Amino acid sequence: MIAIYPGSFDPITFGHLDIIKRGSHLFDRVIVAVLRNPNKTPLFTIQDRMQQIRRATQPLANVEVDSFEGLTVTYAKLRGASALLRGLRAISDFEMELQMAHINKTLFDQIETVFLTTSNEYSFLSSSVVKEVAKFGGAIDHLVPQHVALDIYKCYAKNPL
Ligand code: COD
Repeated sequence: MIAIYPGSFDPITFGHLDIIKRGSHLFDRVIVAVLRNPNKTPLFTIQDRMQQIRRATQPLANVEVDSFEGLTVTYAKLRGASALLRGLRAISDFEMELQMAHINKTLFDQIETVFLTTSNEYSFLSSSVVKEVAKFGGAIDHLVPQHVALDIYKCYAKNPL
């Protein structure tokens, strides 16, 4: 069974990685799919984000990294996936995730959204929090893989406040 784990991943955090690792034990294949969204200005390019995720997931043999544009379900259909993998941190995630799962189901009946609850130690963690902390000089080594932390520091060194 193939699962798509779609997201922005700007950048990938230990919270995302935890979901990917646990998902890789549940599904035959997990495709981490980075959304190419022309309406957003991310910190990292699609190529950078895919590279960061590839490096972080290297030990996981059944995990693939790709990017997509448009509807997630269209991409899922194209890849022959039968599940969308998502992570839940709090009630605030749940409202949005539930709506998305329902909409996706109306668009493609054969896809199930599978939610994994966050591990306790990552329940507060998001890409935005990591960027905010790094921007103001705080430590992020416990929040993202080392190569990602270096990329973030480099980015903010180039574009200081
Ligand atoms: N612990 C557990 N889970 C986590 C953590 C954490 N610390 N941090 C993030 N997650 C989970 C999020 O809850 C989410 O499930 C996933 O990881 C990815 O998170 P992000 O923030 O990188 O990505 P999102 O949520 O912004 O991605 C949104 C999509 C790109 C999936 C969505 O916008 C989408 O599908 N867009 C395409 C258009 C579409 O099909 N829309 C739906 C129909 S209208």
